[in-house]
Formats: sequence, C-alpha cells, structure tokens
Amino acid sequence: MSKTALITGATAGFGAATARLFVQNGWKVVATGRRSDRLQKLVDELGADNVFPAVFDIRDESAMKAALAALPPAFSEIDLLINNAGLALGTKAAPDIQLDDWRTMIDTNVTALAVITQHLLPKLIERRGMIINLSSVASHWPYPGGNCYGGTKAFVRQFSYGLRCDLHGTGVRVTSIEPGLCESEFTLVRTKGDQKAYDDAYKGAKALQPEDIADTLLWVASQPTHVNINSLELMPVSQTWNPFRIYRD
Ligand code: 8X3
Repeated sequence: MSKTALITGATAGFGAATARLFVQNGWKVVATGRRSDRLQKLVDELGADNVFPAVFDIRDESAMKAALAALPPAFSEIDLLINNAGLALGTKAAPDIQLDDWRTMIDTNVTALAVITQHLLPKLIERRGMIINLSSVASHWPYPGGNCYGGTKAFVRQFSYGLRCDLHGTGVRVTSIEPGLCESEFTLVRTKGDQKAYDDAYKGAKALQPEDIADTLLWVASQPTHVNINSLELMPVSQTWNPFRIYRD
C-alpha cells in the first residue's frame, strides 16, 4: 500500500521535483501551494490517482486547516510531512532592508511551518510517520545579507531537534535538511525577479539542482524505521566558506 507525503510549496523548485520523484517511487503526494495552475500541471503530469492539489497560502491558518480537512480519503492518511514552503527576500544588509520582507520570511518560514506541523502531529503520531524540514546552510553559516533568512532557517533546524525530543517514544522521525546554493525559482524570488542577478548567482557555479534535493529527501524517507537522520547539510562542490573578515581602522 502506498504511503502519502504532504509537500508544502510544491508549485516549483524542490517541492515540484520532490513530488515527481516520490510519485515515481510509489508514493502518493498531497501537493500544496498558492498557484493552482502549477499544481494542476503536476496532477496532469503525474496522475490524479497519485497527486492531490491542495491550494492555499501556507500563512493562512484557516485556509490550511480547511484544505486539509477536505482531503479525499485516498490522500488523508499523511505519513510524511515535507515542510518545504519557505522563501528568502532580498540580500541587503540589515540597516537597509524592507521590514515587510523580514515579516514575510518569519510568517512563512517560521510561523506557518510550526502551525502546519503542530496541526498534523496527531496524524503523524498515529501513523508513526516522519517530518522532513527544509532548513539551509544559512542556518549554520552567517553571510552578509543573510540576516533574517538565516535566523528563520536556524529556527527550522532547532525546531526539528526539539520535535525529536518531544516525539521521543512515538516512532515519529524528524530530519532537518540544510542545502546550499541550489538553482531554482527560490533565487528569482530572493532577487525579486532580477534575472541578471539570478544568472550571476549561478554563472559557472554548477549549483545543486532541485532534483539533487529530491534525491536526498527520498533517501532520508527510505531509511529503515529505526534510523533517524537528524540533519543533513549539502552544498555544491563549488561552494565553501569564506575566511573571517577583519575590519581595520
Ligand atoms: C539558501 C542557500 O547558499 O543561497 O538556502 O544561502 S544559500
């Protein structure tokens, strides 16, 4: 019998690639997101028996709860929650940012992720399920302009560890995935549609691809039930750390 994964933010990037790979490997997928046309394309591509589109804005708690309450029986037994929805907005330094960008990142990456997770916990406990949270290398490694984004992703990592503690004895597994530079719509959102900045970010870099992340998520989800991958950080070979910067008078 197929297991069911609910993937937030499945309209593009990691989410869409993960929906594809999981369906190809026998999973059913509840694909969530705001853009119904993108979700419908996934359904058309992968089949209505395999993918159910749940259209809502992850920040809208009542819409999320209504959409999940309305899942058809064939898709309502969630075994795996993949908290992929999230975003970075801007790369300016803290004094120069638009405060609303910080609010949007916190509302999406922190609050909405915590709310949907708490909402699904009874089901995940009942089914001895699994939670995979998409954090980032930015959760560990600060960089200029990463400010609030890195802070939200540090929350995701630490929240994952805390969940593990609280779910001790339930059989529910929790993983934090921490990717580095990956070529996806994520960066076009971060640069607010600036195609040149997007192209510059990836030029010659051989960045990770959404399919690489999907492979990792499938591997994590395919471990035997006594194995918990606590966290997993990955970067493209082309990305490493900078030396410390020393400011001199
Ligand atoms: C974003 C990864 O390397 O662009 O989550 O900060 S990186």
